[in-house]
Order: sequence, then structure tokens, then C-alpha cells
Amino acid sequence: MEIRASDVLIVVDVQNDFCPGGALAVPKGDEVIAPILRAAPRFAHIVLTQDWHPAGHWSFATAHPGREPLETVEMAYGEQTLWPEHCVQGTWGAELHPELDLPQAELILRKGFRAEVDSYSAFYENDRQTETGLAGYLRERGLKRAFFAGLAYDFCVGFSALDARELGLETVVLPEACRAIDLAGSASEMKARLRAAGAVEARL
Ligand code: VGL
Ligand code: ZN
Repeated sequence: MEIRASDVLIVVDVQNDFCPGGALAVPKGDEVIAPILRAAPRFAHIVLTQDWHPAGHWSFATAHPGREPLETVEMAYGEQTLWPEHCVQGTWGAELHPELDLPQAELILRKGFRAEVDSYSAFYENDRQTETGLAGYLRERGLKRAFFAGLAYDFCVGFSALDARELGLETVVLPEACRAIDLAGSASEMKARLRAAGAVEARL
């Protein structure tokens, strides 16, 4: 696939906590790094995202006495999966993986920093109303086609790519450069949703 000057590679949440040894390790999460580093030189523009929660974030099971990780609770904005404490601002787990060597990245977008709202998507928080600013950033910079890689395919990568489609961006997912949590079929469900939304897959 030909890469254009108006393309952007969006590398989602390649952080220590989502890699082996981290608090919310995605199986083989660190395997996304090599394909990302192989694809990166072809892009004139790279954006990184960082899940960035305050201590006590409401998506943490520990914020809900008696509840366990992977249970769901009803929040003001609907159903929310509970997670182990992860990506707490300023901690090792929240840092980008040290092998994700992309000094040319132009933006590091942090999300999930409001205590009471989770944010899977890099565009809208889970209330589906609060904007992160990324849509405006891409628009102002003339970036029209978004390529997605990172963690986790069935959560932050997938919801970001679905929102990119909704925003009218051409959307390409790089499956070799993603790994899934895969809770109860969530990876195949996301794959079907992405296809239905018009996101395409590519191998670079
Ligand atoms: C993510 C669960 C909770 C992700 C972030 O990056 O996919 N998943 N927070
Ligand atoms: Zn999170």
C-alpha cells in the first residue's frame, strides 16, 4: 500500500502495563513493537497515545468495593468493564515501552485522565461525548488517513479506529502490529465491527 504525505500512523497504548510483566498485560503485547518499528519509517507523521489514569480511576476494580477485574458495572454513561489498576500517571507501567523507539513522533496524546470516565478511543471518551482533541489535531494538520497499530486490538485500537471511520477518516488497521486482550470473543467481534464500519486491514 502506497503511503501518502497526508497519512498518519497512530500507535495506541504501547505501554509497559499492557506488555508482559505489566498490570494489564495483553498476551504477547510486546510483539507489536517490531512490526511498528518496521512500518514507522514509511510515515511522515506519527502520533502515539498513552492511557493515563489518575490513582483511584473509576475503571479500576479497586474503586468499586467488592468488585473484581473483568466484571462490568453501570456508570453514568453505561456499562463499563473493570480493570486491574494500570497506567497510573507517573508510574513505570504508564511509560511507553522502552523499545518503542519513535523519537520522530509528533504528538503523544494522553487519555483516560478524568477519574470518572474511561477512554478507550483516542478520539472520544467512553461517555461518547468528551473529545480528546485528536480529531481537531488531525484536521488542522491535514491528516486524512489514519493507520492504527498497538494495544489492545479489541479495546483502544479498535474503538479508536471505529471513531476514525465515524469522523470520516480513511481508516487502516495493521493487524500484525496489534494484539488483543480477547475477553469473551471481543477480538472477533471487533474485527467484524471494523469491517462493517469500512475500516480496512493492511500488511505493510
Ligand atoms: C485499554 C483496557 C483499559 C487499552 C486501556 O489500551 O486497550 N484497555 N484501558
Ligand atoms: Zn485504561
